[in-house]
Amino acid sequence: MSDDDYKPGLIGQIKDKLISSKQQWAKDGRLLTGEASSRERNRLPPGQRLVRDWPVLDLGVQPNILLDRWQLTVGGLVGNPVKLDWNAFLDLPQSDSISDIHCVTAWSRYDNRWTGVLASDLLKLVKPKAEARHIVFQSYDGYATNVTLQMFSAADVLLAHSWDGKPLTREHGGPVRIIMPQYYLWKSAKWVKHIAFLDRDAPGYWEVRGYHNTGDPWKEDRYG
Ligand SMILES: Nc1nc2c(c(=O)[nH]1)N[C@H]1C(S)=C(S)[C@@H](COP(=O)(O)O)O[C@H]1N2
Ligand SMILES: [Mo]
Repeated sequence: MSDDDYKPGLIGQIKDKLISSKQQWAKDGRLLTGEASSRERNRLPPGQRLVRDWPVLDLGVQPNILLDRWQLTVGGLVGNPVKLDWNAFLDLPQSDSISDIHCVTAWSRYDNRWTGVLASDLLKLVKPKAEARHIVFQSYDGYATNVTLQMFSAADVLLAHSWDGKPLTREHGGPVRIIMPQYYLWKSAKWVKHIAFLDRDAPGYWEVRGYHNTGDPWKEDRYG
């Protein structure tokens, strides 16, 4: 994704200062504690602090996608590529899942109740081909982030349209965002538009700006 992908008409301006200071954090290794931590010992990953509110982080644009214009496409190395409109998305099996979120900027928030389509149900629908090993999420704001098919296949991963029983707000990525609870929140693409299955890795927005390719908070995979 290049900056040319940001179409005019989006609300707001790209936050150049925020983006360059986050790139600097990666260079400096900010927030790294060097502690090893285990899930059994502590629910809070190393270097994180618990918050009760829910901060908003984006590149400075929050696309406004009306439900009757919303579309999610899934393609690449799949047996059954799909183009889902809002009703087709809601016709897929719906599930609830409660999980914690961990942002690389060092806040964590416990017990978020998400509602939407489990990744496992999406995988049953699109049938990844044997060569598919990697996934990239592409969003309406031009953002992209990469995961492996194995990461996406975890039981707690979903395409969420609701949080705490209410529609996900635009600032938090509504109509639909990805939720990848086992990784830093930058892997959880907001305003998701396209999911591509690939046979090679395709690092996304932050991954090419000094952030870790996997982003496991228990390993403090902040930068890489
Ligand atoms: N489309 C899109 N998804 C995104 C981002 C973004 O800028 N655009 N930011 C990522 C980052 S860096 C974080 S920390 C989380 C923030 O999610 P929140 O605003 O709901 O807390 O969204 C992630 N997903
Ligand atoms: Mo982030």
